[in-house]
Amino acid sequence: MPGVIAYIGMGSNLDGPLQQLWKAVHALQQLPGTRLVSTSSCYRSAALTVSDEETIPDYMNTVACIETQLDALTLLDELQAIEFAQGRVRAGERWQARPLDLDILLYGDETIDTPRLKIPHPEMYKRDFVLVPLAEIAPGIEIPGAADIDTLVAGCETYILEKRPFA
Ligand code: ROI
Repeated sequence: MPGVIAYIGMGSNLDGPLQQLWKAVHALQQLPGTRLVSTSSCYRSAALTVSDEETIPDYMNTVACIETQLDALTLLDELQAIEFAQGRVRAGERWQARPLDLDILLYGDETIDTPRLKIPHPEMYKRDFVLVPLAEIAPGIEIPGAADIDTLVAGCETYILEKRPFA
């Protein structure tokens, strides 16, 4: 039975970021009713932060495409379980370094606007470290409520420092 195509934004800047991303992709492949369709390259970028004072390690980011039978909230629960399994402590630390951050960027062509889950991910429109890897694996994709991906990429400033193959 065909599932929903979803794009997952993945980021890490602690505890071996590349290994964190590999491990997380492996965990995505184990999710019930889910298959991994593709992953983008890994992109390294300076941390986007609120203050210049702290030195925060660079992030590695990638985007994975999955096909899943899970509904969006169950998928969110599963992604949070993966984050916790990989050492994430979620406690008012929006801007802190973290071993793993997983966000549902797109879930089919659905728009979801609830306190717990907003899709498309509200921050994705301006973040090069999300848009560039997404454009790599989903060129021309339409983002509900916004321009297509290529227009968004053309309009965003990029701070990407390095691109490397995922594997
Ligand atoms: N900065 C970069 N470059 N990549 C991220 O994944 C990332 N994630 C975050 C904040 C702290 C906003 N900065 C980031 O949550």
